[in-house]
This record gives sequence, structure tokens and C-alpha cells, in this order.
Amino acid sequence: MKFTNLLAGAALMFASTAVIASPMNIGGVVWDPDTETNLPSIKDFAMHGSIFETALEGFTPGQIITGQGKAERINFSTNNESSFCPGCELTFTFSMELVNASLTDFAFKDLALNFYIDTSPDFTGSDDGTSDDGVLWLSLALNPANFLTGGGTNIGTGSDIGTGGGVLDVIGGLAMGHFDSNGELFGGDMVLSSSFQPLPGTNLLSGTFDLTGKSIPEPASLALLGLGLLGMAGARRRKA
Ligand SMILES: [Ca+2]
Ligand SMILES: [Ca+2]
Ligand SMILES: [Ca+2]
Repeated sequence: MKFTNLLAGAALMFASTAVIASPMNIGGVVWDPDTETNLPSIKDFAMHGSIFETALEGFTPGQIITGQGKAERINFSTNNESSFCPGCELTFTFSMELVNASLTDFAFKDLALNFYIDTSPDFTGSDDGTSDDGVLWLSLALNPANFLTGGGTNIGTGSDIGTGGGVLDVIGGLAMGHFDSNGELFGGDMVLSSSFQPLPGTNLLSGTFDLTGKSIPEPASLALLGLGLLGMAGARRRKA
């Protein structure tokens, strides 16, 4: 086989991996973008899980809320951890700073949300090192055009019940290139929503979260590299 043919073959392989959608395996987290049918067609990634967080104490701006949790579903309606994270766990930690709040609403800034994958599944729900061990899988921050906002009842009292959310940008981690779609409001990448209520017997709040976005099978740079190789192969062939 001629070198030019080999080159063309390699370029075709690159080009095809760039367009074949599923399933994806990014650092051990596996999902099939084609299985998500409940979302608008522009989205094909839906994560759902548990969240535990500290509660506001009154409405004084500058308070830092921290929390942690675990992904329990990806593109599925019930817990499918054993499918999307076989032999591993995908957990997260977050922090954010209060801008303002009342009994019925709130706004936070400087949200930092980091997902970690590790192969010793032992998440306890607490801030004890089981939520941020392993490899940084995805790092997110609030899109600068918005705050994390929401509302409910008894906000700031310790008996807080409510929901909140915002548009996020991916800013780091193993999977960053696979979610950097700029396809959400404000040119953001993913949408976060969450619920919270008192966790009995503690001074914490607990709830669930949903994180949605668009999967990108290969980072744009790899797809471009594939196209570049195709072009080179074509040019060599014409020359020959
Ligand atoms: Ca662990
Ligand atoms: Ca862990
Ligand atoms: Ca982006």
C-alpha cells in the first residue's frame, strides 16, 4: 500500500471518529448521547444525582456555601451508576458566595463546581475526602452573565426548602473538551438546577441536582486535525 493511501486511510479514521456519536467513554465515565430522548434535540447529556450542602445563616452577603454529592444517573431515568461508572464513582464538591437573599429568594456568585472520578467507590455524603478524591473529571464555573438564583420558603432559617439554578461554563478537567459547546444561554455550556430541603438530624440541607448539556464526541482540535490530514492526503495524491 502506498504511503498516500495509508495517510488517506488514517485521515478517514480521524474524520469518522469525529462524527460517530456513541457511546462515549471519557476517563471511565460512559454514556450514549443517542439514548437521551427527553431533552430538546440540542441537548444529549443529562446527569442527575444527590447533593448535601451547608445552609445559609441569615442574609448577610459574602457567606460561603459549600457542599458535595454524587452523580447517580446519566441519560437514564433511574440510578445507573453501574453502567456509566463501572467500578468507579463520580462525585463533586462545590462552593459559592452569597450576593443577596430574603426568606423567599437568593442569588449566589463565584460558583466553583468540580467533579472527580475514582476507583474506590466509598462516597459517604460528607466532606470527608470521599467526594474530591481521584482525578478531576470536569470543572465548572458560573457563566459571568448570570448568578445562581432561585427561591423557596424559609430561606436563611435552617429550614430552607427551595430550588435554584444557573448557566455554567466548563473550565477544566478531563472531560472539558467534550462539553465546551457554548450552546446554552449567554454562550454557556451547561445548565444546572437543584433542589434542597433540611436534612433531619443535621444542620445541613440535602436535595438533588440536574446538569444538562451537549456532548462533543471529539474536541474540535482533533476533528480539525482529521480534516487537515484529509486535505494533505488529497494534495499528495493530486501531486502524484
Ligand atoms: Ca474513593
Ligand atoms: Ca470519591
Ligand atoms: Ca464554553
